[in-house]
Amino acid sequence: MTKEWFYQHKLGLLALLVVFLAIGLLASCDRSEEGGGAGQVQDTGLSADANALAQERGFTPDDVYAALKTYMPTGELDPYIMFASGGQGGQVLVIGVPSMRILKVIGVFTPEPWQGYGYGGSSNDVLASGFMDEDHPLLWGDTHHPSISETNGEYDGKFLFINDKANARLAVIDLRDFETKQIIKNPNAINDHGGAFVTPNTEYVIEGPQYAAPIGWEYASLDDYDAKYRGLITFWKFDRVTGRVDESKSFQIELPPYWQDLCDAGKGPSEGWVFCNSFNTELATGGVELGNPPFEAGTTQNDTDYLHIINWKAAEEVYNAGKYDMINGIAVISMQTAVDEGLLYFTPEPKSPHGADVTPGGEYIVVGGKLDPHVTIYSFDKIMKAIEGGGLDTDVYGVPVIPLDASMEAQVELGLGPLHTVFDDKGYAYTSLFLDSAVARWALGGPYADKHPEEGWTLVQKLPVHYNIGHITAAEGDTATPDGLYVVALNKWSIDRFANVGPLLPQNFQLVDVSRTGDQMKLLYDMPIGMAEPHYAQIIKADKLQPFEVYPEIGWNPETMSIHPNAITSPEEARVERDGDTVEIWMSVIRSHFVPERVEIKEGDQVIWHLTNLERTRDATHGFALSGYNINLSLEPGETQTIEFTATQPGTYTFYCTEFCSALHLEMLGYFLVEPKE
Ligand code: K7E
Ligand code: CUA
Repeated sequence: MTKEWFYQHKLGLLALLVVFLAIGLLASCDRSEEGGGAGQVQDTGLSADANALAQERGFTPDDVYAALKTYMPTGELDPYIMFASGGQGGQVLVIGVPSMRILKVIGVFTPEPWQGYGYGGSSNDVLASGFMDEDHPLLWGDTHHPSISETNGEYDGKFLFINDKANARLAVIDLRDFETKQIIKNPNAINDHGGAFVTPNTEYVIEGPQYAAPIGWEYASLDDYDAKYRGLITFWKFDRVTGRVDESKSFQIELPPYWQDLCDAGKGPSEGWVFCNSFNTELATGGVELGNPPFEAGTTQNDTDYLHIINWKAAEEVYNAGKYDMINGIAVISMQTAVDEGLLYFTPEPKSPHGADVTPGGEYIVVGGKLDPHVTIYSFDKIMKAIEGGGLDTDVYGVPVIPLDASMEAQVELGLGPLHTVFDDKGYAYTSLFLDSAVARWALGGPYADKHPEEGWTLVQKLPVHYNIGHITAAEGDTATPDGLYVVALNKWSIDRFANVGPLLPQNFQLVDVSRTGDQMKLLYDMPIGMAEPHYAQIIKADKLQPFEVYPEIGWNPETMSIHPNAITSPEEARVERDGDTVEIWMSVIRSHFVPERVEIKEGDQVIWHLTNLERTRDATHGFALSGYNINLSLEPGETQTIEFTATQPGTYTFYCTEFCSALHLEMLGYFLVEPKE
């Protein structure tokens, strides 16, 4: 039996195994009633041990099914990779699906010592590029929505983008080495939320706003909220060749000071448009201590807020025509221009909306209202007809509003607290129900209706999850062709699911099997996330990722993705040179020694230290830790890094390798002697 044969027949085999085990369980139950002992069942065709174990642990057939679906024998690789936001940890988590094994935590907005991220090498420059300014570093972020780069509406596995809600920043991660390459501080927004979302060919990375502030967050009294506070959506132009956002070709659109929330880019018929929901069309400004309604009441008075419908292709033309103002170094299309040029429309959405999700074919936009038991489905076709029909009323800021009955296709009652929606290949949608703590599977209508046995726009199944689900994500779920084997519920509370680790509890990612139609969703696995509160995640087919195994050549600079000018290719080139007060070191790093092993300098010297890992063996990473100087690098095979510092502390220091790279790893060290000034 070949491996391929096994994979092709895996589901069948699993089902067979489950049936066997179920029979075994039943048979053994009968026996124990007759006084028979456990572990004596021999008639199932299975080893008595596995059967006995399942029985001993009280497994149901569902448990056995779940175990068989998620277990990865050693050396077997997960078919899917999930990129999850790391929430206020400021990172991205890389997780194998369905085994739910954490493969990596990528440092993004927060220094990360394992990767030596922010402890001396070129990653310091990446982090620094996202600071407020030189004097105001930002050393954490609140990551919410990871977004894999797309080609023709499909994840292409090349780049990953993620926003920092806390400080309105965007990060670019190169999936050749899974390292953060760029952080951009939005020059006109101080917080964001509706990012990162890509357009179907990653022309732009969308960064939507959230809590309104004056453009450039200049001081303005809350009494001037209506006039001076604004929303702001940013279209960051992405350059695939450089692998960076080009700020000089990016633009923003001024929006009313509603709190724009989640966005999603249109595709297929709706390509060229982006849809963002909003809340606080009440323009509440809080001040419960002054006798005002608290924000939670002030922002929820209206029965509807506005879905923002933005024509980014037309906005690009407006930008190219120069109809913008430069504000803090970036082009801003004013709200008036956006209205005049037909870039911006609204339609009402009930009530306190959160997620806005475009169906795989791009025909519909699904909105979940946190305080409405329905999801509302908008038809892009109807929206276009309403816009073409003209004669629309406007909101107080002059933005045309399409009436709900002119834009809506359907509403489906799902339950309490619908937030986010994802899709599969069977014409089903999955919506997270925060208050119900459930995943709702419902049947899409329109062109999706003949993919499933149910009638369109109907609820099919509600699967309880544990507990308080926020986002939900599906395999290839945001693409034009979702896969539909797995859904992951990203639960905010875990309460009793794991051992008590004190009053701060982990989040709970729950893997859900959605491979079968009808009410056959099954919970497969609980994965505690004990490092922060993730929000969104995306799941890509693992074979779409083609990362380096080792850096392509010795002397590789991950920042430029090219050869470092100060790389060396052998220990013979290692040396120390002095020029006045500047000491420059070219160091080779290979199992199990640094060359040179002694670096002797004087207090106050400027140190420029180049390190090259000469290894070509996969996994032969060396660390470089310099005691007392807050320096710590991770040098992957082929990598060159440069650190620069002033030797302000005299004394005897050691540097050593932090990765257990060989039997003589402990011997991989050197002395750094700083002779005191006279
Ligand atoms: Cu619902 Cu930031 Cu997308 Cu959290 S957000 S859940
Ligand atoms: Cu190199 Cu340990």
